[in-house]
Amino acid sequence: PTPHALALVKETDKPLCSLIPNELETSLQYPNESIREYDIRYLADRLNIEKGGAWKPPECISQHEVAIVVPYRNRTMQLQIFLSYMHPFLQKQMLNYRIFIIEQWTKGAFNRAKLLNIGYAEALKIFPYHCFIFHDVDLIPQKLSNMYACTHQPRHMSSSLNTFRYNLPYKELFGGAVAILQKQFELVNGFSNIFYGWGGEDDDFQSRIINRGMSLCRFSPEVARYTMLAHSKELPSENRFLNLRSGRDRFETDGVNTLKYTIIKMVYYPLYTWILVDL
Ligand code: NGS
Repeated sequence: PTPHALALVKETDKPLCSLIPNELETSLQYPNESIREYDIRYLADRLNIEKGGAWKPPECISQHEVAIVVPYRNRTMQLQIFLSYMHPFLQKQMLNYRIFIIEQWTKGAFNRAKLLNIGYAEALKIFPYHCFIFHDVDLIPQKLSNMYACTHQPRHMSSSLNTFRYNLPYKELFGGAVAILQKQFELVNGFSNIFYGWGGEDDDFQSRIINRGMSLCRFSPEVARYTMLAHSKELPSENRFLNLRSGRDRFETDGVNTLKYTIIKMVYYPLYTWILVDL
C-alpha cells in the first residue's frame, strides 16, 4: 500500500481492500455500439461516480491509486463505449481511480505522447497517484483479471489484441495500454514531446524504460485480451523513424521536464476529467 493509502486507513478506520479482489472471473458484457445516451447520463449516479470520473471503494481503502490517462480527439462514439464499459470494470477491481480525457485542441497532426505527458502532469495536481495507466480510447479489456494497477516493472497491458489475432506483433511493442509507476515515469522523463502523427512514440518510450535498466512485463495472453473498436487507419508520420533513431540523445532533454502547453478548458464531467489543450 502507498503511504497515502495507509494514512487513509488511520484517518477513516476502514480496512485496506485486498490487493486483488477474489471474484474477478466473470467477464463483463461486451459493450456494443447501441449504448444509448440514456445509459451514459445515468451511469454516474448509478455507479456513485464522483464529479470528474473518480471513484474509490466505499467500504475499504484501495491499495491502488491509479490515474487512467486517455489521449483523445474526435472519437465521440468510442469515448461513450469506453466510459460506460470501463467504470464498472474498474470498480469491480476495487481501485481508487480517475479517468482523464486529454483532448488535443490544436489542429494538425495528433501528438499522443505529449497528451499523455500532459495528463500525467495534470493528474498529479489533483491527487498523488502512484500508478499511471496510459490508455487508447479504442481498447476494451476483456478480462476482469487484467488488473488496472501497477506491477513492479512497467507493464504492456494490451498484448493480446483481437486485431492481431491475439498475437504480439513484435516483442518490444509497448503501445495501446501500459501501466507504469509514477516514480518510474519520472525516472524515464516521461514520453518524448516531438512525435507528431502516428507511430514510434511508444517505441521511443520503450527505449527510455530499457535505457534506465528496467524491463517490460506482460500478463499472459489469456488475461491480456483486448478488443479494439473499429476505426479507419491513421496515416503514419514520415519522420517517426528519424525521431526514433535520435531518441537516445533526447531522453534527458525532451520529456516531462521540458513539457510546455496551454490549457484551453478543463471540466469535471460526471464520467471524466476533461482537459482540452493547446500543444
Ligand atoms: C509500429 C509502430 C508503433 C505501433 C506498432 C503497432 O510499427 O508505434 O507498429 O501498431 N512503430 C513505428 O511506426 C516506428 S498497430 O498495428 O497497433 O497499429 O504501436
